Amino acid sequence: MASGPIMLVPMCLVENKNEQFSVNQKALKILNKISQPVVVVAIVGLYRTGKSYLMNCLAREKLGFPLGSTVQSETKGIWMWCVPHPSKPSHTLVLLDTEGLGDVEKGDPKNDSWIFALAVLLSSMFVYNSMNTINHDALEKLHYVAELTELIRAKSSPVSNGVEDSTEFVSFFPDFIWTVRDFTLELKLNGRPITEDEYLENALKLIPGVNPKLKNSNILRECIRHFFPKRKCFVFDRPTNDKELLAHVEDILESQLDPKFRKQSDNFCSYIYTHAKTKTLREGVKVTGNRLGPLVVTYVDTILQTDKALTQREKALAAEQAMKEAAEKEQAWLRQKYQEQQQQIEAQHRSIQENIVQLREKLEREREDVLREQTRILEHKIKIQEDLLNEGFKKKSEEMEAEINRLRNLIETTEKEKTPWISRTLDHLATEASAILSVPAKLVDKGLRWLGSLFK
Ligand SMILES: Nc1nc2c(ncn2[C@@H]2O[C@H](COP(=O)(O)OP(=O)(O)OP(=O)(O)O)[C@@H](O)[C@H]2O)c(=O)[nH]1
Ligand SMILES: [Mg+2]
Repeated sequence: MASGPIMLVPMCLVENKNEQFSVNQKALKILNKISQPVVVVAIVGLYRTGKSYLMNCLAREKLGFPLGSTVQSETKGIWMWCVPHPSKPSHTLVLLDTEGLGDVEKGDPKNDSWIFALAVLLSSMFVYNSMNTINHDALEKLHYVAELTELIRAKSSPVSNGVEDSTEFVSFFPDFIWTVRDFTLELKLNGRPITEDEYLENALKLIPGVNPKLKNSNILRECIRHFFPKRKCFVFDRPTNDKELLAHVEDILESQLDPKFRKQSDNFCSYIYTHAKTKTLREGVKVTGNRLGPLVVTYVDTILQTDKALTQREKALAAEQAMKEAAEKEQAWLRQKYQEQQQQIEAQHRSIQENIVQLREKLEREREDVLREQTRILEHKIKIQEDLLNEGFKKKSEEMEAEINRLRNLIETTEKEKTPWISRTLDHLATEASAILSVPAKLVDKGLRWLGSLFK
């Protein structure tokens, strides 16, 4: 049976343009010609962490998957390189290099999740690559797998050509390797040397405690252990400590690499050559190159449908949220307007009260002036009456008595009427003021102007 063409260079298998996935037909044609069973190794991890370089090591080539030396991510989508398996005759080693996760230039984080899910679904050996240590952050990044593969499983429909029943694929999860790059710590736990695998297992141990954050991170640890029962860990030193050389590590001689790194990458590669299994499906159906192609198409189609459904749901939720926010804003605006109006009314109320006080004082002063004037006239008249009497004009003096009595009555009336007259006026004002306060602020202003006219 023909084994299929040997690829001299890698090729893009799943394109990710404008955050839209599509399968490259040329790559499918290549897969279609491969009748050998395939061992599929996929690498996933944060961008710019040496993934492509490690995949080239696995292909035993210096140049292959392109590396970049800048801060910008290099690999886009999922790239494939089919090479003869170095230790399994009649098998093809399919290396899948993926776009780095967490690229700040990317718009939709869902896109990362799909890449992650595709790599899990297509591979028989899944390599998760991270830098420096296995810490909480690195663990959290693995979280996608739990939700996303579940999601795809729920959405997938069986494919009719008998290639596989895709609803069952989760039970064929790949073996798992965690590669820790630029590892500078000592592999020791409580003073005792530990293996790399023990280091990983220790990081996945559940931590006792009840706080919600801890609970979540424990769920995540359980998920990883559940989905990847077969786990392995490899730590790597820096390939070289020379910064210049590191930036172009693909160009340097083997002898320029740190011997420890060389040993570590040799160990990693030989473990994969020996232990990575043939990709299998339900009931142990072995996947050949020409079966892998339709699998890729099925998974990408499923992802596209799910993504569309999610996007529509997100859009509907976003529209609902926007309406809710608009209603809330309107309510807040109305509340603020109401508050402003209340404050305005209160200020006007205060001003009316002050005006009433002023008016009361003014009226009081006027009444006192009138009284004073009347008293002055009365005294004057009494004086004249006395003078008339003294000068013997008795008759004239008696005639004045009536006038003096009328004046006395008038003064008495003015004094008596003090309370009713002022309080009547003020009562009237108070009634007008409260009527004004119960109408909108615009009218209040009008009312105030009327009140102001009383003082002119
Ligand atoms: N510090 C360090 N740098 C490395 C290592 N391996 C490769 N590099 C350098 O890191 C840069 C990125 O390497 P790549 O292999 O392209 O990294 P990548 O993870 O594939 O990057 P993306 O495809 O953008 O996600 C290059 O300049 C490499 O020379 C490593 O183990 N440690
Ligand atoms: Mg890369």
